[in-house]
Amino acid sequence: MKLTAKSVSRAALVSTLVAASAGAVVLAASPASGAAATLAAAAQQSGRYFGTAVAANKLSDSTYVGIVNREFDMITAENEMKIDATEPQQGRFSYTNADRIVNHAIQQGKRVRGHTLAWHSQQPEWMRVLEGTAVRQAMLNHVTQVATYYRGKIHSWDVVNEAFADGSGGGRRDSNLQRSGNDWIEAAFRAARAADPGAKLCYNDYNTDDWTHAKTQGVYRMVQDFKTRGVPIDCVGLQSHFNSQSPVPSNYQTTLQNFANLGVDVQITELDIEGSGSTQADNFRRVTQACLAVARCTGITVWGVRDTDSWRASGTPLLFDGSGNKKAAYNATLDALNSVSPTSGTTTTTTTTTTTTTTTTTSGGGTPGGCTASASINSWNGGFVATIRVTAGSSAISGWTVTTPLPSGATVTNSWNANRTGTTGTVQWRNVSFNGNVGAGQSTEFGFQGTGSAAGLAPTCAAG
Ligand code: 9MR
Repeated sequence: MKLTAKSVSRAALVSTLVAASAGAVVLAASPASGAAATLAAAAQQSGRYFGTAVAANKLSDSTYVGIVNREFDMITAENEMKIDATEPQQGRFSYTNADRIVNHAIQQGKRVRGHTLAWHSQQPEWMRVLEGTAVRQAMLNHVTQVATYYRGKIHSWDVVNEAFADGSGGGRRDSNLQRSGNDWIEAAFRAARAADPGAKLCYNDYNTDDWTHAKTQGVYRMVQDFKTRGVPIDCVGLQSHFNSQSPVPSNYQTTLQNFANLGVDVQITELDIEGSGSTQADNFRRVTQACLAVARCTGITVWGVRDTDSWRASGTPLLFDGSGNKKAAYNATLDALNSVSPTSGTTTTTTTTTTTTTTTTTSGGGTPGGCTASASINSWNGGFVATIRVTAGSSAISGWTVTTPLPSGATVTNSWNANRTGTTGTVQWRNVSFNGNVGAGQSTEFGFQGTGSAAGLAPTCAAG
């Protein structure tokens, strides 16, 4: 089931479309509506996010937190959701530090990338010594427990991290997980889908940026195979750690596009580029432009805030210097995000294997000063994620209020990119500072997660 931008915007008053399994909802392109002042706001103009990795032990550093809160709208725990952190002893789960990050993100209206459920590295000692059925069962239990604990709070999970070998073979990396059988990756994805049907499920790796590399080809073939056989995968994460030994490849955009063409989102998940000055700035610009040019490249995350926060601190690979000042690389990235054009392929696609209901309501669309709101609902038994698209009419608007009458029994548990009044019944949403100005005919999105059902949700929009 595919809805084109045209078929959605032409829908008069209320039209409800229910797509059965594996529904894909394609939303309209949304061009820039003026220069935004932060990375998140600039990325939002094309429906994308801009994120960073956060370390729990830095949440007491006010400079660090100030930059995180101001610049980013997606948060990845740098280490706190890894297997050794969340299941230090078998069957005993520990979420204290991960929760500090997740709660901070939610309180700040930001979303969370989960990193990572299954990985050969950072296994706790008890898991490292397991083989065969024992490690397979332990891995699946870990995936199920952690994804269930965070159900409803995670935008995307790196379900499996770094499972392919470096070098010329294009095959899998040896590990206790790999030795448990080649199907361990798809088993992990199926367990993650069952535990959190609302999260996008990603395969994440490094050195998969150059289209000609055997490792890139190996991951591509796996994703192609998963899509062919219906293994639940929604996205591919390209870590994109670059330096002089591993520069930004000239075919980077081709790689992003080719993965996207398989029917998955592409996310740049751990971006850092060693260097300084204009050379580094040019590289960040190129990577950002490559993402913007690929409709299904839905967001960029940098792997840390200041250079001194980086795992490669000596290479000064990030957007802020050690004092928290914006670097040339920051300005180049912001400029690139701000210069996204209406033709830059900024289509947002949502693919789910659960029931997808899309409801479109028009209120004042096409009239000067008016706006319309449409909802895309990804639902599962007992919960849903709603993505609400606000589109200005034939003239620009400088603020909006959306009303979502929720069915009885539905409760909002989490939301992003809008200020909320109420959690049940008629919930109202007001724009936040960076998405109130919407140009004529242009769009912005906000979203929320809830328990219960949002079937038939018919949002209305008022400008001003
Ligand atoms: O940045 C992370 C660093 O603090 C940890 O010591 C290291 C080991 O777990 O992991 C680093 O993050 C890695 C990420 O989890 C996976 N891709 C490579 C990242 C950089 O090493």
